[in-house]
Amino acid sequence: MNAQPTRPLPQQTLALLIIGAGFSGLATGIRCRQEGIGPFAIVEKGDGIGGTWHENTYPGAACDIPSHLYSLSYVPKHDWSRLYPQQAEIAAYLRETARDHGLLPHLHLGTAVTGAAWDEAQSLWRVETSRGPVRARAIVSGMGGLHHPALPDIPGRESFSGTAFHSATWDHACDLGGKRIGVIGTGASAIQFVPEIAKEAAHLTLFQRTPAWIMPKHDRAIGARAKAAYRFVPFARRLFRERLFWIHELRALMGFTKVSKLTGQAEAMARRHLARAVPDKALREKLTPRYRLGCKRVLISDDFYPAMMRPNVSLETGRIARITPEGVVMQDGGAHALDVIVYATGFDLTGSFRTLDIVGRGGLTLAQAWRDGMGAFQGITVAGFPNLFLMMGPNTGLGHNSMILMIEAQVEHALSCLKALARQGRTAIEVRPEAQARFLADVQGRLSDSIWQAGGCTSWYQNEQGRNTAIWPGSVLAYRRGARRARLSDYRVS
Ligand code: N01
Repeated sequence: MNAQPTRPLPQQTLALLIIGAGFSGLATGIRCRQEGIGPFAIVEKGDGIGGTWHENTYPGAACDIPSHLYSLSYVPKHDWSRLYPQQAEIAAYLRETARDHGLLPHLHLGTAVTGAAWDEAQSLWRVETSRGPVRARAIVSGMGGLHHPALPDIPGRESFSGTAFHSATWDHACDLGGKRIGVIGTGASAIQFVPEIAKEAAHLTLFQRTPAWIMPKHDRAIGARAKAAYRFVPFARRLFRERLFWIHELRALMGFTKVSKLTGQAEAMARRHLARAVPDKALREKLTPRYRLGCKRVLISDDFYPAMMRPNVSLETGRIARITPEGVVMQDGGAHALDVIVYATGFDLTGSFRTLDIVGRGGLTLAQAWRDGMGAFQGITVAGFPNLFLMMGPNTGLGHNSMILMIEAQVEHALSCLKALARQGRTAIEVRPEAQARFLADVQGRLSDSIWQAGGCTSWYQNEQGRNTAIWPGSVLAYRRGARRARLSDYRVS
């Protein structure tokens, strides 16, 4: 179903070009069809539907937000197989969503956007793609920021003679059976695939720079009776989703966005989880974080700590000095001979946006507008860039709840802007610089004493200057209240 005949790109001026066929792009497409906004097209650089869930296929890939909450409110699925969905099931959900909501005729796979320039005279975007130019009155970027794999700057990385790959571009042709594997990184991706590949490795060495706080996952299959209830009594499914929403939302409402007494209680819970699985005191010490819980993304897993107890798994906490053709050499001179290196080193958030050559009003590029750090009004619109809407843009990431809830609000924001244009018979809508500055000052103010800034860690949430350009510092409810519908007083319509 993924294989799409390569249809020609649209020749007419589109009302909307949607970049990306992941959750954001598909949600935007569905809502455009419902609201009669068009013509629109969805371009996707990958060879399939699903965005991050199409690309990240590492063993054990799953979502750490429950399935019934990690899905679009207007595309319910009653028969999720597990409490926490695995990658294949989410990817299938997204493919079915595209098919069932009539998006396939709008979709152009294998089409990467390389740049876009605002044409002031015509009031439209001239977009360059890997398959030719496209014109569109407006753009919704559903690219997100986690699709540019970050490879570590370790001397000699290119010299390794074995197989090496990043977790986001998993080499399924590489047989890991009986191999000596090195995994660099201990974030959300690593803790999911390490237990899987440890089962077949001759030996697995995990290179940890910073241990993560890990909570129990309690994943389980969803039984036939519950599935039937969710199918025949939609209210039961809605109630379940609502319950999941509040369980997660309470974390923000109760104050987990700051260091508090609750932080200590949650840390004690995580330490107990570690102690139950790892009786070895020295290993436990190495796996215990030295920063406050919540500063980096809190991970959930029931099989990562047990995997660290396997006789064929070892944890290396020293500093890596260099990579050689044979493996990894540590600063203390110790060496690890390896057949395979897996980089679980995350993504380059700013790089994901920086690679796009977007030129707004008066020749201003997005890179210039963001030279002091990324920022957008509600994380969605940027002054100087009319009719451009970012989904999962700066400062809209969540540590406590489902991103899909944020995406849905962002889609509504973009659509309310487009509908306002149509109502007023105008062609360009652009956020006022003062509205954007006010929003950013408020967000940065709230972030300054937040757990992400004051919790004693560094993370990919912060840019080179230490400014947090990734996280939304409040509740989903607060974000949705502010972002769901655009207030025209924040915008200039021309
Ligand atoms: O990447 P990460 P990820 N030498 O950035 C280490 C989402 N996600 O792919 O902490 C040695 O979390 C780095 O060490 P340190 C989610 O938003 C969601 O795992 O910087 N180590 C860290 O341990 C997540 O936050 C799901 O000291 C180096 C690791 O590499 C985001 O994706 C599942 C290093 C990177 O961890 C990224 O997660 C998976 C170096 N030079 C991912 N450079 C869900 O379930 C980096 N590291 C929804």
